[in-house]
Amino acid sequence: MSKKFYLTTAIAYTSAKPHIGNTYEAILADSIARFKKKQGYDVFLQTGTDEHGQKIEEKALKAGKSPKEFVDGVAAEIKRLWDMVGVSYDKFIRTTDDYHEKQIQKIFEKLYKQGDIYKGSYEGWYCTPCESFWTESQLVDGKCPDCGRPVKKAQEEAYFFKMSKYADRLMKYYDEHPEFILPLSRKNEMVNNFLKPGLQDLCVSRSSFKWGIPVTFDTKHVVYVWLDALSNYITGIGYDADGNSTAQFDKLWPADLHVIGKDIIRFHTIYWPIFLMALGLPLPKQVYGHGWLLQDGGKMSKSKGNVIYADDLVKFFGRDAVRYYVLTAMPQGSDGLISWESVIEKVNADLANVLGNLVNRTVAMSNKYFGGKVEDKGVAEAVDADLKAVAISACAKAEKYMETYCVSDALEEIFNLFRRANKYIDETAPWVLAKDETKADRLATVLYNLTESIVIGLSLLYPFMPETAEKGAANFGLPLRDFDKLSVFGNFKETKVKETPEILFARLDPKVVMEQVDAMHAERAAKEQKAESTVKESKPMINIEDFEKIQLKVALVTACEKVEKSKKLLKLTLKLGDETRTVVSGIAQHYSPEDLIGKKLVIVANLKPAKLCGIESQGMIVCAENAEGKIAFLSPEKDIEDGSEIF
Ligand code: ME8
Repeated sequence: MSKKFYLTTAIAYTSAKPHIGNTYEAILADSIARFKKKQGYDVFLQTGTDEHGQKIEEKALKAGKSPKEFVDGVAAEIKRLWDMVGVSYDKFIRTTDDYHEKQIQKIFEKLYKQGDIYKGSYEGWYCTPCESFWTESQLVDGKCPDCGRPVKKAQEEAYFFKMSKYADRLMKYYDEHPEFILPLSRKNEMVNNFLKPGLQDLCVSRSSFKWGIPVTFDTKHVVYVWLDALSNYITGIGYDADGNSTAQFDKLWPADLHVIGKDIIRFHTIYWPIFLMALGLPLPKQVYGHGWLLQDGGKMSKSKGNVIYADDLVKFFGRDAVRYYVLTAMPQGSDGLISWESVIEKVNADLANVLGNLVNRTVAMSNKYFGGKVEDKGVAEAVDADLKAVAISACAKAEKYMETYCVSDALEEIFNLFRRANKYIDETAPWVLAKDETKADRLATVLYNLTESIVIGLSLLYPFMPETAEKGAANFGLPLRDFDKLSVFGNFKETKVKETPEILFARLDPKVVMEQVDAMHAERAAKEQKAESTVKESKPMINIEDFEKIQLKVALVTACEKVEKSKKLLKLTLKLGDETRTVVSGIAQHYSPEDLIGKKLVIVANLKPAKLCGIESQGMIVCAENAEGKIAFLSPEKDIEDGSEIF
């Protein structure tokens, strides 16, 4: 039976559509999962969404939606993006899933009952976006040490987890498992910055907002979002706090690998292992903290319309080009840069010039010289040896790099093979051999060697660029191979290439592509501006009592004139039944007095009088305004007496 390999991504916040940086992580985890599968592991990949917390509650409110409605939308978007870039997940968990919420409540109860969680009160500095409390000494320049944003003083009654109780055991685990945190440099950071100074007890409940999983025995409190989120790694595969976990859980836990970003290593290598110790569960084998993908040439900003999203990139370059770019952008653990220009450059340099060209040329030559047939005629020459050596060692080298998830190095190794094959074409000059009939068998051998090298390379490329590998191999009429078949050269006897091969990557004209990208950004910025102005108008929900406080009435305009010294104001005389009122309104740029005299409109009749340009205004005219600032006053749909109430 093959060995299991359970790996996870971090679960993405559903506060906004994820940019290419978040998407990178899902692509990375997917590549590792596919690589392990090709090595013969029984792989399970879990990903998902982190849907609770104050930030999400606030975002939903701003968007005029309920939190659940809001997260449903973003979670669907995340799933769509993951599917679009080819993430082959086995499980997509949402922290609003019923089974998860139920287990979080049970976990909280269990930890409380056994005394690891206790009730206390907290005063500290709170960072809303990070949902983290900090002590004075932890702040950096008075700001949040994680994100650098301002913090506010806050105090709440809260439940705490006794972190310090487990610190020694955790340190021991680090010592006994030197490979637990990758890259290794991150381990020192955790030990020196957090464990050595002594672990503080961790606040694991919140009562300042509602959007979370309620603590069953004290429903003013919701469970701290990190305890909720981290536990997804066990609830998603069937953990049960009462001891009735599923067979799947027993098979998969402990996780073999958590793939996460560098900013959340502390949560995964300190809090998470300690929660697990408290639950009496084994610890994950490895946590890999990748670097960040940053936008070249300035921060991504919605108002500039220049945030880079995976779906836009896929539209322009295709799924695999995007996967290739992000996977090679970051040498292990460090940050990388992305810009539209650099993606175009890489597509041209590596994918079109090296890989696309190699496949295309080789297929074309087999068609031209042998009617598409490829077979080894056994006429070897010294120059073949190096190509074969590079081809049969590529797998072992890539596997070595992948042991520590050095994905960009593994890809470099694979592309070295493609580069070597291109060089082999120059060295052997098939077009010269073709001119000499006595060299026909040598020419056939050269094309066989090229085809075999390419298929080895494509088989190794599969985990990173699955579609390209499959399409490429299909051009040669050959299947992709499992890794245990890659260390031998000469795995097929003969084949027939496609008459018209599918082009894997064509060269892009940077100028043309950038014009299209700029047009897309301009259009999006305009749309977002418009949407923002509509969202600005969205106000929090009110109840009927709030609405009843406002008295709206129908009024007849009996006189109207411009207010001297003002471009914007009109002075209207209004009749409301027996009553006469003066109202000053800022609609002079939209209506002239003649447009209004004799019209019936709606006013807020119980607004406190206010002086405008020295005239007392006794109410306000109700108007509609669109995104471009066009204005229209409201009138009763059929004639009705002035003074009538609106309800
Ligand atoms: O942190 N480049 O969610 P998240 C690369 N919900 N990776 C990046 C990145 C970038 N520019 N920006 C973010 C959370 N990431 C929590 C996780 S897990 C129990 C809870 C990474 O949506 C980030 O480091 O902010 C994290 O690993 C993942 O994307 C999701 O980030």
